[in-house]
Amino acid sequence: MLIRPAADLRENDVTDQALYLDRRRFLAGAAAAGTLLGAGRGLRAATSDDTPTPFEAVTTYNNYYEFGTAKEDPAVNAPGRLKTAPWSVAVDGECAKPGTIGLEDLIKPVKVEDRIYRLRCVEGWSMVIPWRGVQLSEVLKRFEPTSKAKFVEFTTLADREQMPGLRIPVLDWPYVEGLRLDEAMHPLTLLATGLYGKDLLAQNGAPLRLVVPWKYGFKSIKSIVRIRFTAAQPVNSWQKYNPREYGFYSNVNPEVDHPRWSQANERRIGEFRRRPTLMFNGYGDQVAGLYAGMDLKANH
Ligand SMILES: Nc1nc2c(c(=O)[nH]1)N[C@H]1C(S)=C(S)[C@@H](COP(=O)(O)O)O[C@H]1N2
Ligand SMILES: [Mo]
Repeated sequence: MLIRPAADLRENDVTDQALYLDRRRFLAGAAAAGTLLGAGRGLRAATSDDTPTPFEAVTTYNNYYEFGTAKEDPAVNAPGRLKTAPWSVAVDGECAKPGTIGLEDLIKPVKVEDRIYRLRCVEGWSMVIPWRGVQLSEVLKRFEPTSKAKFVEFTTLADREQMPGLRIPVLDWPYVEGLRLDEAMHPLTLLATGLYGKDLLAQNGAPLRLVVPWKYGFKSIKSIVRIRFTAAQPVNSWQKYNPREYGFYSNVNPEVDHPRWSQANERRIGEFRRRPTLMFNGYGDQVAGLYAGMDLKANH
């Protein structure tokens, strides 16, 4: 099946890194010629206003609190410190075939794809990121979740030697996230190993991170070392930190404000004006059915 992240993201058809590079070169050339505005307009029209955020911004404006809480901290502190190879992931809990498996073996049987998704942070900014990765459902299947498995819990590495941010108890480390099993098995849910056609950089959650494009960015947990199938709903780190402000579902929803700020609009990194936030981050046609009949304010 060809997955289209959203009807308006035609660029999903384009998976060739060369094209991204060409665009960057083109933009650089246009800027040099003093025609950036015109070129930008043309590109916007051609890409439905979802032009990928430049590689530079995606890899230097990050949230990865294990490496510091300022946006520029992870790009400074993570490369060179985070040892991403060898890497293995422990898969356990409610499944018939648990085990600890090396990253290569985990990915090898599954088709690697390039997909361009919007990323909307709960803080009110967004990007468009060309991810490379595998569909999470294809990875999870082989561990044969039992009928008791209703949720999936993910855990990030927590190593004080590698992660200077762990000295500060901002969150109760390790960083933990969770999905309902049907959300985890949804074809849009990706385990990313790269972006812009290259392996993930440490600051983006190398070597393996989750990407759930219809949920706030904090659900997209980085540098995963454990995946556990559970019967009970996991308590994710941000929910534990402040359950009133951060829920389990955390679906992007312009109608449910954060207690301290509006979620009705967002700033796309690289743009000046705020733009309206879309229900389910624009993926409603594909995911709204997962929440049929649910009160999305109570289950925020
Ligand atoms: N382990 C871990 N995963 C994390 C975070 C974090 O601090 N630690 N930050 C989250 C938040 S708030 C966002 S918006 C995204 C940012 O991903 P990016 O830096 O690759 O854009 O990662 C998410 N995953
Ligand atoms: Mo975020």
